[in-house]
Amino acid sequence: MVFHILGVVIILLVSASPSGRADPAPVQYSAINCRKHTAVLTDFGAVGDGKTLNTKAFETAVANLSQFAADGGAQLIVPAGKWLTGSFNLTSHFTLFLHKDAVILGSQVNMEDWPLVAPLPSFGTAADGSTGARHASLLFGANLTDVVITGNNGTIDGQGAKWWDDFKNKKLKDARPFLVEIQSTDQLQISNVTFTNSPMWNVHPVYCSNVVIQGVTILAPVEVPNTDGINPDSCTNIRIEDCYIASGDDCIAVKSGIDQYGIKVGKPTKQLAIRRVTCVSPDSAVVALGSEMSGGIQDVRIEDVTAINCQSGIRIKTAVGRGGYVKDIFARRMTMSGMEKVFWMSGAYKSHADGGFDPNALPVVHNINYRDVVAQNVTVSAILDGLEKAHFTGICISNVTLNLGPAARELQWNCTNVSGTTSRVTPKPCDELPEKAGDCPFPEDKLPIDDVVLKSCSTA
Ligand SMILES: *[C@@H]1O[C@H](CO)[C@@H](O)[C@H](O)[C@H]1NC(C)=O
Ligand SMILES: *[C@@H]1O[C@H](CO)[C@@H](O)[C@H](O)[C@H]1NC(C)=O
Ligand SMILES: *[C@@H]1O[C@H](CO)[C@@H](O)[C@H](O)[C@H]1NC(C)=O
Ligand SMILES: *[C@@H]1O[C@H](CO)[C@@H](O)[C@H](O)[C@H]1NC(C)=O
Ligand SMILES: *[C@@H]1O[C@H](CO)[C@@H](O)[C@H](O)[C@H]1NC(C)=O
Ligand SMILES: *[C@@H]1O[C@H](CO)[C@@H](O)[C@H](O)[C@H]1NC(C)=O
Ligand SMILES: *[C@@H]1O[C@H](CO)[C@@H](O)[C@H](O)[C@H]1NC(C)=O
Ligand SMILES: *[C@@H]1O[C@H](CO)[C@@H](O)[C@H](O)[C@H]1NC(C)=O
Ligand SMILES: CC(=O)N[C@H]1CO[C@H](CO)[C@@H](O)[C@@H]1O
Repeated sequence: MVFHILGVVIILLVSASPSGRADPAPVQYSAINCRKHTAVLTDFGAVGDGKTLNTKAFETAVANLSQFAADGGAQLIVPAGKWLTGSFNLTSHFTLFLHKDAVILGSQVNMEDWPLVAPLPSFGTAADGSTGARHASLLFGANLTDVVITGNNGTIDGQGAKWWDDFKNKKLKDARPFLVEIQSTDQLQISNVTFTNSPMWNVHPVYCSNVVIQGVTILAPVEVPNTDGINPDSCTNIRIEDCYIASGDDCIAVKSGIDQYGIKVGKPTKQLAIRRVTCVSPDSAVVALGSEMSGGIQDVRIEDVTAINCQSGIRIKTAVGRGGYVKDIFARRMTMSGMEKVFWMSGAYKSHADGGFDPNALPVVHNINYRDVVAQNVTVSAILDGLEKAHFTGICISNVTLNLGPAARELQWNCTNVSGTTSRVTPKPCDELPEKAGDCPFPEDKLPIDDVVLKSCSTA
């Protein structure tokens, strides 16, 4: 496990606050912005016994602290304890800080704890096979500025088992909730928190800009469907770093809406850096691009990835009807083991929002660059399956050594309707990707998000 556990000073002393209650001693943390005002969840009547429903307490706290948005912002400290809650909204210039022994538990009690929200305009429908609405995520927010969800590795536990059963047994009318969905927000940080047992996706920033996701641990049972780790969706300028994700679906799934809905909204995901991520995903990809990519995906930089027992390394998924593009994709330094397929591109990923897609909307897949990759125990090196009417072009793969495992197939490279080049790749690639000396490019310039320096803040 290449997940770095860095030291942090946690002062274990307990001091008395002016109100007489025992506050945990202040903890230092890093954030895009520190806050002038501080409150503790218990100030609002919350009870951390794992049984009392605290939705009202969270809502009251956020409403109360939202009054400080224009006055230095506020942070809400979630102390040690088990805080059962339904879905609640966040606010602007706001930090939710989870103490290391704080666990926010998703309510399983009844559907009223999970109000319905409208489908996203770029998806048209609720997804999840549902034609109805979708349940709001446990932590939800829309049209905000400057939101931080962080902690000393406290936990957000969706207690998803009942949702998974109901989904499998087709008992749900509306789509399952996510753990976190933040819409249309500028400046978002999610860091040093563990997400577990999500009913569906874990972390979903959508229509956001300037996003930092760091030091997040995501643990989902690998046999549960659609428990994607992090889904940057129609977002600009994002970095995802130092995360450990074990999931029943893609560890990171980059999206931008689907078919006619995504084309109409036209919001790409671009300027995305993914660094130092470890992924376990036996049924899906380390990084998936698509299949919802109709608003476009451009300028994605993936480096220093570790993959253990994954169905694929990087997967591009698209279909006739999607339109949009996946272009200027760069990956380097991937170390993998137990890989069913290392490189996978699928032009015929036939799932549609509904029948209203335009059969003439062809996706463009171009300028895809993979280099410095080592893999052990590989079954298939690559399946690169472009579209007859829209070949995937400008594929470059260099300095790649794939060591085959016991179940290796005879056909290691199956390429159709694709073109590009390779250099120093074993096993020998397909004829569609002839040898050409030189390394594939990786951008040397920084993304704007790399200029964001985190400040040192305190929970005091
Ligand atoms: C955070 O907690 C998770 C789950 O308990 C653990 O697997 C992970 O190693 C922890 N991360 C850090 C940085 O302590
Ligand atoms: C996350 O925690 C580590 C220490 O475990 C610290 O070095 C890092 O700055 C923190 N990052 C953020 C964004 O909070
Ligand atoms: C909430 O806001 C009001 C008005 O600023 C303040 O008087 C009150 O103490 C705050 N805290 C709680 C716990 O209600
Ligand atoms: C949460 O935000 C959504 C979207 O802005 C809104 O429809 C809903 O009423 C809010 N819920 C609460 C409890 O404020
Ligand atoms: C966010 O604001 C836009 C523009 O005012 C609005 O159309 C949209 O419904 C809002 N989103 C939510 C979830 O409230
Ligand atoms: C090879 O990878 C498969 C998963 O693709 C895994 O189940 C198996 O244990 C691995 N074998 C070895 C020797 O690592
Ligand atoms: C080739 O890839 C390996 C493994 O990532 C790396 O150690 C090595 O430096 C690369 N070679 C060149 C010439 O870039
Ligand atoms: C290779 O890919 C093509 C197109 O996806 C598929 O029809 C064919 O069955 C594959 N061949 C093998 C041997 O898997
Ligand atoms: C133009 C071209 O090369 N088309 C090929 C696309 O892939 C199919 C197989 O999936 C081939 O039959 C076509 O010849």
